Amino acid sequence: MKMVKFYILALTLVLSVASTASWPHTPPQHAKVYFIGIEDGAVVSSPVHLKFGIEGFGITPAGTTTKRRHTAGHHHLLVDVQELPDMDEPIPEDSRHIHFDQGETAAIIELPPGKHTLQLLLGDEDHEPQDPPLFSEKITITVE
Ligand SMILES: [Cu+2]
Repeated sequence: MKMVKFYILALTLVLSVASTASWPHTPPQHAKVYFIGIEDGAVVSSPVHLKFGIEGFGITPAGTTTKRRHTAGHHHLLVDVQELPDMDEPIPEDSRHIHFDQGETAAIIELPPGKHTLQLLLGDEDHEPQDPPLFSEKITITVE
């Protein structure tokens, strides 16, 4: 009987630790990424100057191996991407999924005239989204 009691106590302890601990790559609830200085519906000319904001989490280059990787990531710009990529896989790398591996927080991109959507998605040292993922509102801009 004593054994059983000990087991239950130990289990309770493990559960309480699990529920309060912050796991690696888990941004706090208030964390967010967003565009600075450009809003949904903006009319702009190409090249488009973009600034990427982040709050509640940090920026670190791709491939970071220190503890910093648990509390920071790097930006990805999704251009004309209809649906967010698989959150359990590395973010694709192509002309519509642009990685900012050096930890850049600004970009100048060429876009053809017309409507385009832009969205930010943060990724970890292996280019995978955090859990839960940090992504911005998707904005639509018109390039003149
Ligand atoms: Cu990346």
